Amino acid sequence: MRTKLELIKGDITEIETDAIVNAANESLLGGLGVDGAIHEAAGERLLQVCKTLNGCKTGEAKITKGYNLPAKYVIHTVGPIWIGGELNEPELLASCYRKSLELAVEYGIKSIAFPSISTGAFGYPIEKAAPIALKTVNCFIADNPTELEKVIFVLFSNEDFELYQSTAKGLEIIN
Ligand code: AR6
Repeated sequence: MRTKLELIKGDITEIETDAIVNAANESLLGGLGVDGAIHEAAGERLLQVCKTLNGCKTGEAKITKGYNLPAKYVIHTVGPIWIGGELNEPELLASCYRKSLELAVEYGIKSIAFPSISTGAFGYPIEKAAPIALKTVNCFIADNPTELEKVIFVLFSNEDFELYQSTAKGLEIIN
């Protein structure tokens, strides 16, 4: 069966997928936003393990367990800081989604939830980031139709949820 793509409004720390994706920074040592919420919900053991990972480059992804989270795994990826769009930000953002999905497949993960990477503290304009996020995930699903059962985008605000929904409809990714 082809992978399902869903968009929901919610808090990613409460999602019961095999993996959730963290929008981290290169240190992997926690921060604010979704990163702070994930560390808070996962507990101290997540930070202890993250300290052993030697950080993560922008556009790359690393995996840990989910500890106290309902999700079994956390895939930590580092989105680009928006500088103006001329410094490879679109390619790096697409790479975050692709590398996270590749890691998920490698670990036999069947369901995965993404936040809107880079569109908070890292300042990526969400109307530019949403089509990249949606197209990259949709392409991966088309190329690997049986690897994953479900990919969910978890948007934190009504506004972000509506923007992702209208973008996905415009791209004919959802009905
Ligand atoms: N569930 C889902 N989405 C959330 C949640 C949540 N619990 N909390 C926030 N968001 P950001 P970035 C949304 O700033 O832009 C951190 O300090 C939020 O509304 O979390 O990639 C890291 O350590 C926004 O739409 O991540 C890095 O230093 C989206 O998640 C830096 O921020 C991303 O916002 C990364 O910045």
